[in-house]
Amino acid sequence: MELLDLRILTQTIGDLDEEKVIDLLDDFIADNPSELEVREAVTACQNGMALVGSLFEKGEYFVADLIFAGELLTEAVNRLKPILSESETMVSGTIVLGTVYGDLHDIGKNIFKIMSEAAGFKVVDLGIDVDPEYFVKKVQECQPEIIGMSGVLTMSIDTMKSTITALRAAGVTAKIIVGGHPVTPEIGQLIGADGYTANAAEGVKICQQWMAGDQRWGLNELVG
Ligand code: B12
Repeated sequence: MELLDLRILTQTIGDLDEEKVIDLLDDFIADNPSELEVREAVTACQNGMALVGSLFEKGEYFVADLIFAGELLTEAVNRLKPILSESETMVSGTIVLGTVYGDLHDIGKNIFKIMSEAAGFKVVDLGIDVDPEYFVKKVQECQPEIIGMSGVLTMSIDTMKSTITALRAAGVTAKIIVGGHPVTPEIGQLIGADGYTANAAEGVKICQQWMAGDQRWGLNELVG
């Protein structure tokens, strides 16, 4: 017997219909699903976020919808989490993330965090106004596969550059993705990042591709 129609769950997340998502999940949980079934439900939720991401890219959803979608997804996944036994297979990689020194904006960073966590990444969030030394210290401690830097001030580009320089000088080889509004692919490359995006959903895709061993810059362009 099918406990839950996964396509309906995906679509309901995509529609941002919070009440229906929670109802669907509560009914599902009440039926004592197996761990495998719960995993499938988590995947269906993540697919719903992909729907939201593509609607955002098409201009049909706005930033507020992304924020809401992030919260909805966290709520949904948190409901399912207790049933999943502690297993590393859920974690697709670790990301150390922070808004760079001098910059206090964190809405975009937080959206990226929620979306990466929903995609199975472990995210170590260093918060805002993170100085280069602290980035280096935490990266050496956590040994992430990926480092994410956020910044929306024009001056944050310089800070990202000095943070990347400090990380590389300390011998850190993890992939570095920069995000936030003033950054462009050209700037990203100039400051020594491995990837750039001004879109959280795309950022998650890039990280997933890196974890799958794809070395490309961003989604399409090859690093020169
Ligand atoms: C909200 C906001 C604030 C809030 C911040 C609240 C918070 N908790 O973040 C408050 C009111 C505190 C604030 C303060 C200031 N702000 Co302000 N702020 C904004 C505003 C309106 C929106 C920024 C935002 O959140 N956008 C929405 C998010 C979702 O977009 P995003 O950050 O680009 O994130 C997306 C992607 O870039 C990506 N992403 C982001 N980070 C990352 C990281 C990774 C790794 C990845 C993969 C992806 C990713 O994912 C997100 C979703 O797709 C902008 C103007 C605007 N319309 O953009 C000004 C703006 C950024 N602020 C500005 C300024 C000047 C300031 C102040 C200096 C104002 C002042 N005089 O006090 C202070 C700065 C304090 C400081 N040192 O940082 C300027 C910056 C100018 C410049 N070019 O440098 C702007 C552009 C306004 C303007 N036009 O003048 N601000």
